[in-house]
Amino acid sequence: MGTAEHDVIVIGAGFAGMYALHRLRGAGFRVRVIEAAEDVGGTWYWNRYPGARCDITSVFYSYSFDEDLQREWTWSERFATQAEILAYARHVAERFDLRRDITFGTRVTGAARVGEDWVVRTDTGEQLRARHLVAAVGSLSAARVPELPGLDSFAGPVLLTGAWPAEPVDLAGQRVGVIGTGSSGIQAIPELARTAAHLTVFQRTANYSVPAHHRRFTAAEWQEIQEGYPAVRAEALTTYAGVPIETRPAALADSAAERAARYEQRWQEGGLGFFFSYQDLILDETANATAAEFLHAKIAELVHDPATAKALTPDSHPVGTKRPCVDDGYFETFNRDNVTLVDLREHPLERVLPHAVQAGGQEHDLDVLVLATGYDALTGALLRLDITGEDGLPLAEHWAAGPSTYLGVTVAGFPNLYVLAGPGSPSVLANVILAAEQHVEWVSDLLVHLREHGLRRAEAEPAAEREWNEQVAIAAGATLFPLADSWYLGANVPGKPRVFMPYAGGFQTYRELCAEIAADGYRGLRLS
Ligand code: NA7
Repeated sequence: MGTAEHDVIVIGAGFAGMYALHRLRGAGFRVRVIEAAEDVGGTWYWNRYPGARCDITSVFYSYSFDEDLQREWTWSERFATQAEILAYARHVAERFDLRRDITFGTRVTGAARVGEDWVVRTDTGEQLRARHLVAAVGSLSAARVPELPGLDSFAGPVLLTGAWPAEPVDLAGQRVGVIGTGSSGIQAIPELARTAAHLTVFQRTANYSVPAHHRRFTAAEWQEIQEGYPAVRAEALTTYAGVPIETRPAALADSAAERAARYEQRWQEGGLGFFFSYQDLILDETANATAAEFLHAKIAELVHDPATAKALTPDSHPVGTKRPCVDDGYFETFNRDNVTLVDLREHPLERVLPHAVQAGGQEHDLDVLVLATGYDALTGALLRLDITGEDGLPLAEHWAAGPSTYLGVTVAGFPNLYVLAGPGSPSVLANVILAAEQHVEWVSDLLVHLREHGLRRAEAEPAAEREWNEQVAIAAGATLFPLADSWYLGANVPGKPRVFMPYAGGFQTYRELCAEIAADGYRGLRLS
């Protein structure tokens, strides 16, 4: 076949893919981005459900690579709405003239090694060829529709939080059912309850959530943020999660009164800071139990009906081992007359009927069904690309027992394939935008290194990949994370291998390691 018309094909124009395009193009590579949606934004393009926001502070959940971009953009609120984040993504696309190299409305249906290139097929029948392939498809982008008996028979609209219609949906005055109480359900439920005639929440697992205390930045606050931006950005890079949050080492080193005061302060501040009150909350069950006790008492205080409060109180997993949630009046919503909680553990979901959901023998009448049922996280979007590596090896086969990567970025047997913010990286346990920037810069530097040394190919050594998988397992094993049936572990997808997928050793540790490996001539990669 002829020579490749692109140096790099990037799949996905979310925050990782957009920066990959900007950075690689700036380094002189010919880049083409393929994006299924009609515009940039990734997650923030698809997740338009009522109440959708980021629960990492807007000033941190944004690009850091360009100081002018940072200075000229003003975030209006502490936790940005989906609409504002999407507007930001569009602004970035304009500002860096990204759209001219992005093909929108086109889904990649396959990618295979042919000779020394990647050949990528799309659903528009196109075939593209490139030396390198970057998968920037997102960690939480393959939305899951659970197999609920009778779902197809439902007469009204079935709406997925992760693929919400682009046109506004008016659910006012309707009888709405929501299945799922993860971050998406917990954000949507208070919003839906405000206008629905009745809202029925079907909960399988009660979740921990803390208030967001949404607020707009004042002018003075914004000025202070701008002045301190470079310093906090530098600090963010030295933290576990890529967000500067003051933390203390050990919960039990404080007295019970000091702990209570600290938890209360973090609760009042709002946001994920609560879960970083003490470093050992995620490491030590006794420490964790102190946070659980505080949160259980809050639920009992906020929810008037004791039986409902009990059903909303998590008892199946330690605090923070499922992705903790941030809400806007979630628990209080269950005090409303037009809201009913159905505890699916007591009353299992039996079937969906044309105008109702039946659980525990009772029919709950509905006009609309909202599925906030999560994602085939971290691997789902990668595997549906149907990637075939050297010697015809499908990625699905290589990953049959769970994902296997070197540094979360490269895969043995799949030369010149780079995964951004995927399994084996710390991205979903950190500020994913900073994590994506780090990946992009590492990959871009690697491609420049190859070019400068007249090399054409980079591939993870199988031994290095095995060692990294062990490091990922060791890091997870040192935490309480494996104690929950979470999407981190693939536990939410029937039949998915139970492997803790993210690297839990911390963003700062990971960054330093990646930098050291690059400085060491890309140790663990075979360059040729
Ligand atoms: P999550 O966090 O995976 O939540 C999905 C929810 O849907 C969760 O409560 C699940 O219960 C529930 N679920 C899934 N399948 C079913 C079935 N079959 N029946 C009943 N309930 C079900 O996804 P989100 O979209 O909320 O959040 C994803 C991430 O986005 C979040 O963690 C942040 O990082 C941002 P389960 O807990 O599995 O029992």
